[in-house]
Amino acid sequence: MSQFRVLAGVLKGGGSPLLRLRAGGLTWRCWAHPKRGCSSRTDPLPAVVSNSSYVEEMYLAWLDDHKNVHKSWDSFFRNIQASGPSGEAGERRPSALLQGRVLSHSLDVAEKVVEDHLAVHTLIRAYQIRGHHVAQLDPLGILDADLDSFVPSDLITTIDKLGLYGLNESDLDRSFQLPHTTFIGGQETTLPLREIIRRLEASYCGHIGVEFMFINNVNQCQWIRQKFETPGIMQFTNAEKRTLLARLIRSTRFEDFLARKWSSEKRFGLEGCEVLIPALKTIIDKSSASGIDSVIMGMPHRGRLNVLANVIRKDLDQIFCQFDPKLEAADEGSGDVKYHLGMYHERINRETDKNITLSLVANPSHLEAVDPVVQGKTKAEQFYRGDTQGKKVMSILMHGDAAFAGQGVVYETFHLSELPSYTTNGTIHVVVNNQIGFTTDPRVARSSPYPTDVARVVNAPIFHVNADDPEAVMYVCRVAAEWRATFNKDVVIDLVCYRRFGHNEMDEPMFTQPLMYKQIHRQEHVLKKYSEKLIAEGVVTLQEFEEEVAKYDKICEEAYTSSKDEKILHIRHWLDSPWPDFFTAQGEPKSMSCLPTGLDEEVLQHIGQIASSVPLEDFKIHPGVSRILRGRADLVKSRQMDWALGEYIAFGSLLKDGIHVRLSGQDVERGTFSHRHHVLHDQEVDKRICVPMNHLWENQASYTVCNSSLSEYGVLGFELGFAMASPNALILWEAQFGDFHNTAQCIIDQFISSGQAKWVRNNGIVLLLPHGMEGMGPEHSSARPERFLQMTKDDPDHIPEFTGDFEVHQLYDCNWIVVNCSTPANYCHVLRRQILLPFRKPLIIFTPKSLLRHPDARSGFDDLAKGTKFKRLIPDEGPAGQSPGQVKRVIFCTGKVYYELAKERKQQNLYRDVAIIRLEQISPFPFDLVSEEVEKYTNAELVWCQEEHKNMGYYDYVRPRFLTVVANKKPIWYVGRDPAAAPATGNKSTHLNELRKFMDTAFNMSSFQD
Ligand SMILES: Cc1ncc(C[n+]2csc(CCOP(=O)(O)OP(=O)(O)O)c2C)c(N)n1
Ligand SMILES: [Mg+2]
Repeated sequence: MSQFRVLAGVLKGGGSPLLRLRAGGLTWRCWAHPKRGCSSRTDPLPAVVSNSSYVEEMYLAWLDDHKNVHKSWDSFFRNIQASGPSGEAGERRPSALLQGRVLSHSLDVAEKVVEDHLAVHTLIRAYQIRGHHVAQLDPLGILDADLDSFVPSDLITTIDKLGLYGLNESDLDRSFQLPHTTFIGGQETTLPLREIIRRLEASYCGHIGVEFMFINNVNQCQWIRQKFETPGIMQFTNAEKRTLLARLIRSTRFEDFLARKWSSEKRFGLEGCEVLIPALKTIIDKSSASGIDSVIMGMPHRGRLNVLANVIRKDLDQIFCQFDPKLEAADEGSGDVKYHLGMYHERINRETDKNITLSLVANPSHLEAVDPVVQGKTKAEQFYRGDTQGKKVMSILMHGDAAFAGQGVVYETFHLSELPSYTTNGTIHVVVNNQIGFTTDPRVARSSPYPTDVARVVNAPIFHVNADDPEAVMYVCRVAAEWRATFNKDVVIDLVCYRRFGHNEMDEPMFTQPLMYKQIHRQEHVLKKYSEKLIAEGVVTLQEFEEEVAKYDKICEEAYTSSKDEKILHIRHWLDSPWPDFFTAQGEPKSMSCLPTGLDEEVLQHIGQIASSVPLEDFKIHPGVSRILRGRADLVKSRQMDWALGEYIAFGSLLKDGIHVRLSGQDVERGTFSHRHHVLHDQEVDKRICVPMNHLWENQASYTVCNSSLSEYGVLGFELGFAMASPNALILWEAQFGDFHNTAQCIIDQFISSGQAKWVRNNGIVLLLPHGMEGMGPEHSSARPERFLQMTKDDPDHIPEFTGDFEVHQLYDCNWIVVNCSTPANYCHVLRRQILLPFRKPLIIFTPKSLLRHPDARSGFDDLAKGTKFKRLIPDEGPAGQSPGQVKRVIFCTGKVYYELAKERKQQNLYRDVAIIRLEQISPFPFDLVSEEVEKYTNAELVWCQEEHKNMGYYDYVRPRFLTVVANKKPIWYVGRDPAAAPATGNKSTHLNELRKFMDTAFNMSSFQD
């Protein structure tokens, strides 16, 4: 195309070449294809011709016999003849042709030839860009997949449209040179216009609509053009057609079987998109052939049971038995409905004879929430296998049309797809586009033409395909798998289909979509249509087809019979990522104790020294960072640590033991509060960085610290998925400020707090949520501890038995751990405990802001010495704690407010009267330690003090538990801010007044007297 654009510019603009042409006769430049040159008579007409003797030579040869020259020259000379005045047609002298009256027309003719060619090229491009708008994508033939029946005016649907290009009907049989940006010619470099249009129609307007011309990479566009334009490229052998038919039989008959046996059960059937099963299998076959041996999938409800049965190959009796309402669950937890459970299965791929592991990640009802989780798990498996290019492990995500367009997390997930620390090197997305979402039509469910437009942001090609054409579907699946293997980028397959029944099998779709469903009732099943086609082609006989159907029906019947023997449902058989070496064969923890989390002095010193140095030569860091490192070095010398160093020691010591540590979130590399600096930047060499944490020990595990995109939902989901892959990793997600976690609430509610109960799977993800009332206003203040505490499952009214290692037992029983540490050493301990525990639980940590630099919020190395451990509660060790009988008031608190209370007590000199006890682990509530403290201070009033408003923070959680500890015999007084709607005031002085007020209450010994 480019050479024509330039030439057109020359001709239109009247620049110097044109002037030269006018002044000095025909001086065309040779602008031929490099391989073609200008010398042979069989060569085509070059775009521009500069050599008149060459033209003469061609002309003479043509006059002798039109066949002597290439077709393009032939049409060129015919044009000249046709446009010359009558009587000139027989002119034999080339000089006359070039200089005489014919010459006087030749400029116009040349211009016309160029314009016509240009027009044809534009036309080809129009099909490449917009052909999909008129492709026959809807199997029902009633809707337009792009929500628009408008036919782009630049597509040639009728002869009169040729006029748009300055062409007319008589041009249809003229041959035109094809540009290098098309493959419709196959071996031909020219084609008659009629054939060009026919082939473009076949490539772009049939059952496949290819959307790709927005991709800003020429090679990738060429690759796609070649895959869809090359004549005859969509070929299937008879064997391939038979396999496709067999898969379609399984898919269809599975749904029929469920419908027959459980006609009144919800199963979110696949009817109308049965082709999904062969489609997935084709993707897996092709990917296996290119070296993939692990495929991680995520999908919604639609067709999930069928995917489990026929793609992952879960035993059918295991699926069928779940329809039995009397089935008892053998595992702890509340379990989940059958179309949410995950699965993991290793098998041989029949097509390639290679091993392949398929896993389907368990998911909640919340559509698309599983997308980032699948990506995180895929990334982790690639990472632990050293599969940096995604050549071994890949992900497939399935979507519904309404959810794909409507859910923002889809966009967030796409935006992770090319980020170095988050890419999975290409995901294949398959949309079951049944043109409806529950009862809602697409035209009111999205503003974009297709449900897939979100994928355009990452330049992913989108293959729309009519799902009633199984071969077209298989073809796009094949191309999608090759695309991923070639470019390691995302790709979308949009299966335009229909939903034969209601949203679930109980729903009546005629209430809301009467016309669509009238058509659906008339619609022949795809299996019927395809089997008839293959029988007509002689690929299979009717008898063979019927035998295949009977064979699968028998398999289903047998499985159904044996499913009746199942009395117990083991949810652990539905795990998407088992950790066989971590648990016993029965899936239990190997012990019920936790080693102390303290460390050798040598380790502390070594980490401290690396944390305060630059391990690379000639690496110039910013003077401000130098100052921070010097400060750290001073701390290490005095055997002290601040928050950042405590964290460094936790990470560094785990890395030493081969535990991978990954910290992800917005701006985590430096740290929002500029305290961390885990990535050093050379001030003189662009992009030269140093991560000292990776220079600690020779055989250490690697440390990943990565600034994420500005997303919470997507990124937290991703890290949760990452944490699924291995128990031997500490995966942390840090919110920029704790309150931002609520944009990821779905991941917190549906996966983190309840995931183990629903899907019996452990997950040790750590959430770091900066929290604290520091006068920064209603936002940036509260990480909403009340919400996390409200979702904990420990019983407020019941004191558990303090047997065995109570701390560990209690952790084992809880759904997550919520802590608010007041010292760097305790923060370090709790991170280390997270890995030393014999099981995994999510850990929520409210982290400090001002405390990061508070001179009192420091720990000594002794607090981390060998034999020390995490303190769930820090007792008062001062005069009050030493003479508890004299204490009048015990203030329990957690987190930063401790330092404010301690300062106030000092100012009021109430060391002996008031004890201050810190609850470091809030949930599960340390009943044992709190009981001990309460018993110690027999004469004291009990107070809970928090800086948060009364309806927020910890009060509602701790109050009933304290009352249970004292058997309701004593009150637990509240000290803190009054109830409020917003988490904090926007006014600094109000903030300080509030603080003053509750400090006064806390230390006024008559506050609670009537
Ligand atoms: C986040 C979320 N919002 C709402 C729902 C309720 N819901 C369940 S299915 C459904 C329609 C889904 O339509 P589509 O994505 O097209 O999938 P289909 O059922 O058509 O296969 C809705 C709204 C949900 N499950 N998740
Ligand atoms: Mg739908």
